[in-house]
Amino acid sequence: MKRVIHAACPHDCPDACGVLITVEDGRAVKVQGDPAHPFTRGFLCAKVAKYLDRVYSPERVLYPMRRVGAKGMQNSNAATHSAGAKSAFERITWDEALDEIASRFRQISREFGSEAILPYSYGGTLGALNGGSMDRRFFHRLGASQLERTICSSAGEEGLKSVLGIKLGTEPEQFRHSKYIIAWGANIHGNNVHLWPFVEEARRQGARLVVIDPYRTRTARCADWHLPINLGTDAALALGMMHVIINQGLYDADYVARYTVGFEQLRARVQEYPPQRVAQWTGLAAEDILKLAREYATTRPAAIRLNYGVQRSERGGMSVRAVCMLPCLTGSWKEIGGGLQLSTSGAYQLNKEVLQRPDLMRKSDLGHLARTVNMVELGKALTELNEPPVKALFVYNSNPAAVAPNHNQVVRGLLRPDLFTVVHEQFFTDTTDYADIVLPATTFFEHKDLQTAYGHYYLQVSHQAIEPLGECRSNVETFRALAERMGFEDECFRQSADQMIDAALQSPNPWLQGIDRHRLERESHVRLKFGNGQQQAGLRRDDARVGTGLGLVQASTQAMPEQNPFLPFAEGNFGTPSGKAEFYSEQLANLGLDPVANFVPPQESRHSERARQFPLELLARKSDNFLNSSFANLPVLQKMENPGVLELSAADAKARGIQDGAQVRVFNDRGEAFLRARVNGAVRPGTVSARLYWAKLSPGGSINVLTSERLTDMGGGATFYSALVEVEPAAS
Ligand SMILES: Nc1nc2c(c(=O)[nH]1)N[C@H]1C(S)=C(S)[C@@H](COP(=O)(O)OP(=O)(O)OC[C@H]3O[C@@H](n4cnc5c(=O)[nH]c(N)nc54)[C@H](O)[C@@H]3O)O[C@H]1N2
Ligand SMILES: Nc1nc2c(c(=O)[nH]1)N[C@H]1C(S)=C(S)[C@@H](COP(=O)(O)OP(=O)(O)OC[C@H]3O[C@@H](n4cnc5c(=O)[nH]c(N)nc54)[C@H](O)[C@@H]3O)O[C@H]1N2
Ligand code: SF4
Ligand SMILES: [Mo]
Repeated sequence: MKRVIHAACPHDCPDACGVLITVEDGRAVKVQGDPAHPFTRGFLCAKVAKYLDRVYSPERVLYPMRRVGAKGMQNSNAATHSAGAKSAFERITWDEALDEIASRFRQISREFGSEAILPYSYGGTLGALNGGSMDRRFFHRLGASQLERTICSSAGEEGLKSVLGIKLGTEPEQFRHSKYIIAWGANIHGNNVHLWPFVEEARRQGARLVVIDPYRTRTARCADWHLPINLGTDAALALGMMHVIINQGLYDADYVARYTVGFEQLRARVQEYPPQRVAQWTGLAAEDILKLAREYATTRPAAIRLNYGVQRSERGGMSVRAVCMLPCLTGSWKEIGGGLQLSTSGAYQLNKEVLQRPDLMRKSDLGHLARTVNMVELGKALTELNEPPVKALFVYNSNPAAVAPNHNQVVRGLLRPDLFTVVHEQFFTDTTDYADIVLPATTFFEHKDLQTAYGHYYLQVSHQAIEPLGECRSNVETFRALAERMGFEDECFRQSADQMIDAALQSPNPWLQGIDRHRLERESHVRLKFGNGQQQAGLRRDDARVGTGLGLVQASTQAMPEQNPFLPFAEGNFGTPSGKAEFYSEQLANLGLDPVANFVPPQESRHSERARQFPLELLARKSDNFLNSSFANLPVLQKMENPGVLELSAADAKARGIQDGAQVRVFNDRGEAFLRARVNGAVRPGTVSARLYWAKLSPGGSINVLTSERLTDMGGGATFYSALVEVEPAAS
């Protein structure tokens, strides 16, 4: 029996691809992109194209396990484990695991209060159910500490909202109409590959692609113009561009007058940022800044694909804020193929109150809202936090022992013998090495979910394709079972996945009207209901072409959201307190931040005092063929990446007597890592770059030993891309 199941990729990626899984006799035998999906159009990235290797990997966690060895000791994989190899873990039953967790949670709550329990989750799956529903209900009812989920995007989100008020952006299909596209801290080719064909289509019709990125990404290599900006200086560049645009009268005075506030304050402020001054910070030539500003303001339509790279630095919120002002100044929101996209996620206003039930906190032992812990500061939380200290940690959808900053401090915390750690995982990751109990988790092939997106406007249902492997359980089923074991009797813990999807879609938001589970199941993907309520403006199935890679995907012949383009801010409608784009923000003023926008060099940058000791700016970046730490353990993808490398400029290498290919020690006062030098022109002098990888697969150590727990200016975000280091030759 052969069946083709529609699913949606739930990995933490803007594209949220439509996926078709072929199942034969209960086994998935083929995975491909859904050609009918109007944005992702039938192809998958290299990672998910190999998903059968991930689902059926011999390294999967298939059974609940209990630690018998020392903390930090690795598990030999499931396959060797069953063959009787020595392991840090022994297999137990679900009943034993649930009993132990429930009794430890009860005891810790009694002794220290329920806030001594900390959930830790992030982007393992972005499915609406398995990303945040039963788990939240459970921890709310328990009265556990609340986790501030800040590790990825919160600075950018706050920066964007300070101008636009709501996380909406240019519809990705409209990029085909742009004449000028700026990829600003956006590695489209690596991290958002389904936008690329639309960029290419625009270029065939004469559009220019400009990339603003300190690293020579694949996207930058394909571009018409690459501006290798210094890390963390984007606010200066945007203010410099606005200096030119305002002083040369290139802004849209009518749009500014109707739909913005604070223009006079902005005009005054940009006088402090003439291109010559901006050039010194950004490392870009003054004439290039001038040219960029003029081209951007005068080529119509111009679209900015801003991504989250910009906001992983200390002043990331202000940087995103300044960039987001640009289309408000030029009025480019009015044009199809104009505007800016950082995220589209604000359009999916699912009913979170019923999905997550924050009200349950009041029913907990605590009786009030629990304290919050910022996930970026996990190391600190585990080693310094008191009243109460963290005595239990429940990790799911995340691999903090690989991805969290200041790795050494995180590990010191995870090694605490008195910390009870549970990890719900698909694989024996860096984090399971510190678990007392490991629980086996399903992949998206093995459970049902509702899928939103942050890079397009199509809602999808992801069907379960196969039975769970081994004794794996989804996050929903795991927390349902735990709630039962804890004796939580609330009705919401008994809801089925379908009931939860129905509840999530019960939202007053107009964009969700007319979209219910049955329709999603019938149509696989549904465009949100924008504007005057036209029907889903998707490709017809027969208009799409299936491809196996970029080159084979044909541009669609059919007009797309064309009949009903979504132009969120064409006539204002901003989500800010004033209802206008805010060049001046009262809310920022109240927070003690600059209410207009300004540039201050990060404390860890070449312009800071600390640079005397550690003079190089480290870009501790992601890999094109992994997804943060996910996929990094799969041999088929490891072959396509080259972790363990430090890229540096010829000048910096020469100054330190480092040859291409030599072993180097990269260090600061937080830690050290040993990597192989690569002198390849990827970065300019003063910047070095290395890639995120599993700690235990890195013989030279995790690069997150070098990154810091310092928080961003807005949103309490992570500053992975503001870290100073020094490099020296090392013995091999
Ligand atoms: N293949 C792949 N895809 C992914 C991921 C992955 O790990 N691999 N991760 C997923 C996740 S979690 C996310 S959040 C998204 C992120 O998607 P992006 O935001 O695109 O991700 P980053 O790689 O962090 O940053 C993008 C680019 O910004 C550049 N950059 C860094 N600092 C600065 C700066 O100060 N200024 C400027 N102008 N540019 C800067 C980096 O060099 C990088 O090329 O991608 C998702 N997709
Ligand atoms: N140095 C450096 N560090 C970074 C970044 C960087 O650019 N540089 N990027 C940061 C960013 S943007 C992000 S978003 C974070 C990402 O950090 P995380 O959200 O921790 O992302 P992943 O590394 O992908 O780990 C997700 C884990 O969840 C598991 N998982 C997947 N699906 C499920 C499920 O259904 N149930 C359960 N229980 N588990 C599941 C996967 O197997 C995987 O081990 O990393 C951050 N860390
Ligand atoms: S990781 Fe991103 S590009 Fe790859 S299949 Fe998933 S959604 Fe698509
Ligand atoms: Mo992220």
